[in-house]
Amino acid sequence: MIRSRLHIVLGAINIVACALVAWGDSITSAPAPCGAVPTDQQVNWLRMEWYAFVHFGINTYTGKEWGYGDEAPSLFVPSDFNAEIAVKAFKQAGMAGMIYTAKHHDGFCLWPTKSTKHNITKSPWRHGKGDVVAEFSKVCKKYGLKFGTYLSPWDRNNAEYGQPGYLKVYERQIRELLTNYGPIFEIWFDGANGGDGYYGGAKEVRKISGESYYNFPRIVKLIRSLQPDCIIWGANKNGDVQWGGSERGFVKYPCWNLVNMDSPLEKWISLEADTTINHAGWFWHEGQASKVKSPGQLMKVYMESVGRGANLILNVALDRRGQPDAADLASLQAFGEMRRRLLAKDYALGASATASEVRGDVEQFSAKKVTDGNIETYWCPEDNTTKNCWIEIKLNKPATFDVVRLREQIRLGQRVKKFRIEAFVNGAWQSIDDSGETIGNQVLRHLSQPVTTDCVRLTIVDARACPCISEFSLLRYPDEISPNDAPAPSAGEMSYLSTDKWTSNMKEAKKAWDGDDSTYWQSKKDRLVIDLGEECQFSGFCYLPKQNNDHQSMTDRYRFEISMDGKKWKEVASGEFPNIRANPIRQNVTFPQSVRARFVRFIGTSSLEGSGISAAELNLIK
Ligand code: FUL
Ligand code: CA
Repeated sequence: MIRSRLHIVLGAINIVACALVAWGDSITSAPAPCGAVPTDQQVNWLRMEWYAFVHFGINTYTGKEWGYGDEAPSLFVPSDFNAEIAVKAFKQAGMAGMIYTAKHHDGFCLWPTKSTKHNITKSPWRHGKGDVVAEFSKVCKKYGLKFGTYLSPWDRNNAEYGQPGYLKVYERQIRELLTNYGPIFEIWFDGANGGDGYYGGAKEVRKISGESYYNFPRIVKLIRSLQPDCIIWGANKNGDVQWGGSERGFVKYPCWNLVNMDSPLEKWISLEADTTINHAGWFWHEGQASKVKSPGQLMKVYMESVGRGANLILNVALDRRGQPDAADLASLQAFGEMRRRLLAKDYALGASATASEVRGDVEQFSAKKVTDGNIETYWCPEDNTTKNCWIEIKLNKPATFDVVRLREQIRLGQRVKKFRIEAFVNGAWQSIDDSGETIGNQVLRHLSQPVTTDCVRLTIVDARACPCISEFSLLRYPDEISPNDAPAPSAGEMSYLSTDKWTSNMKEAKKAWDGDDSTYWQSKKDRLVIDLGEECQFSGFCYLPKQNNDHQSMTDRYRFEISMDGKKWKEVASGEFPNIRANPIRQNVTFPQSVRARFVRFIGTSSLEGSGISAAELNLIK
């Protein structure tokens, strides 16, 4: 069913292709797909690049990485669980979603399942009414992050594990998770299967043969029927994505998204690299703050996973409060900023380009398509050209770069086997990268040193079929940022006043307190006046600049005033928001002492570009 949908899409591309070149003498259609192609779901998934893994459950309270299965549910008592803090931080770091360990090997279910008694309703937390899965899925929806779930097949608690009875339990768990919690973008099965465990008191070793015991083809069918768009991880290559092969967050290079390559059984299965931000483990452990990976190490992980054509799932565990560790968050934010800087400027964007040849000599497949900033359009030579064809890009002025990003139009299959990059420097072509192999969704090639030039050439040395190159970008590897310079989002440590009663007579002002970082309020005037609806006590304010890279009316100097009647005003703070152009993170301003007021006004005394004032979010600190 999915395949047939794909054919319709490819058909649509072909129709567009014909329409575009109809002015020519002959009609040039897109090249035929090469080997196995990804489903739309797999393409969309690859474009997510990276997302969070959240390990949080019984182990958080026992200090173990793998619970035995005999843990008392009463151990699970988060003192201050807050899904919003974690999800906001993921969003701020630039992650596209998160996957939560709804059940780990210990068998304790973190949602009120009907499949087993060993679940969250038996915990005193929220009087047995807690549901971690529901809270995460709800908050992810609010912040526009995709939500996925990890459900360990191995269950060291269940008495029937290893027998047919458990398979019914497992199936029921899948059904519940894929029915009651909105769209699930990915479901994770774990490879660790069988061994010793509690097993309802049997306390023995149970070995299973993963493949035949679970009957993965059946499970895959069930998942597809419940949520056709859900990406299936693992399941012994019956799914859509497979493990990257290490828990250190890298995949091997060359990186093919294909299994049984070059055979009639060829199948598209992408790779996902997994690792945890903290060396202490997948779950939170006491005193782990000193073991966090540095932002520079995370950058390296990113280059060796996403930068090789895979996706990255990066674990950020929750601690006993039910919130990420502050040290993990600081490193995550700093890395998020490094990644933003890496991707912020593509020196090749809009550059002119020529090629050794162009398919059908039509504009649609011309070299210019690699610098148009559009992932879907691509350069392509004639069908029988699979070796030694090239594209040259010419910049308006010389630029210095040390990362080259290439992309293939993967909807037509993964093709490139070997490539080489040269730069025109001091009057001659010099090789700057001669060991490139696969490209796939994207490859980020970190050069041994920065290159300054206005002319760069990509030669496809060998490909499985005529190459289809959709992007050719020149980037700059970011300098390391220290975690202290990119503080964790304040939400982790601060709580804000409720905005429920706030009003303003300024148009659309509510966008500045709707809790959504992606919406913002902007005005040609210089101030935002808010009626808090009642007298409130607060100790400062928090300003989040617009998150869309537009510096127009972005407030960088302010004055903050309060009033009891909306007529007589008193200044309580003024100053600047440092470095918000490069790093538009939350700005917290605390007053010398807390104040009481019914009205506040936030006055922009200067903006980065143009006049006026804007705010993605404005909050008052309790
Ligand atoms: C492994 C598990 O055994 C670990 O505990 C962790 O959940 C990791 C993501 O996958 O196979
Ligand atoms: Ca393009």
